[in-house]
Amino acid sequence: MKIYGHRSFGNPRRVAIFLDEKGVDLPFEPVDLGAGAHKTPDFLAKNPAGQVPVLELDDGTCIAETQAICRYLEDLYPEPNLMGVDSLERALIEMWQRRVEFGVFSSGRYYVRHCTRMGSRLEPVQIPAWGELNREWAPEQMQSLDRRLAKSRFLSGERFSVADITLIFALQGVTARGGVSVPDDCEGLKRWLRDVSARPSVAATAPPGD
Ligand SMILES: N[C@@H](CCC(=O)N[C@@H](CS)C(=O)NCC(=O)O)C(=O)O
Repeated sequence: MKIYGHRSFGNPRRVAIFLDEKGVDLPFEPVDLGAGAHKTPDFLAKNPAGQVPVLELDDGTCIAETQAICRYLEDLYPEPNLMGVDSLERALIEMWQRRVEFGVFSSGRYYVRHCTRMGSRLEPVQIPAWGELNREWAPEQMQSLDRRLAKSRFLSGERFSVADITLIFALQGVTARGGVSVPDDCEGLKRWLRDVSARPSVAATAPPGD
């Protein structure tokens, strides 16, 4: 079993944090996105979307989409649990996961892809006005998460979960790279960010120089 993508960059980092939290060591094979290695016929056969991460099983089966990869790994390595132990917790984690993905993650992602030089390598047609609109939405999304994290230790409650991993990456790997910082008055979100940044899994997967 191996993962295509770099442990410290992009969505593959979410898988790396997930695995480190579980104490599982799997090989990562970097894919040179700058050189277009993710759009070659060989890679498109693994993931027609031409994106990383991809988890390749020993029989050649390929699983794309970070959340689907995490779901598979959660079943293989159930402890410590990161996706919920019962119906209620599973639903709450999924709810926060989707709020983060469709909220701040999506806003930051569209801003970076449509308004930055890094994004120009990924987005065939950049639409700066769409990116700017998303940049304006990002702080609103952060305020909304701040209201939750002002009263809850982690997104879904008292336990660290896959939804927190998605938010770590959304803030450190997406919005921060686009120069969008957490608003000063978001004390809850800043407290959460300090706490999760100190986790060994997060520190060990941080891009060099961060
Ligand atoms: N929905 C996918 C998104 C994956 C994704 O956007 N990967 C980026 C790297 S962080 C990528 O491969 N981008 C290349 C491209 O879109 O052409 C997931 O959750 O895994």
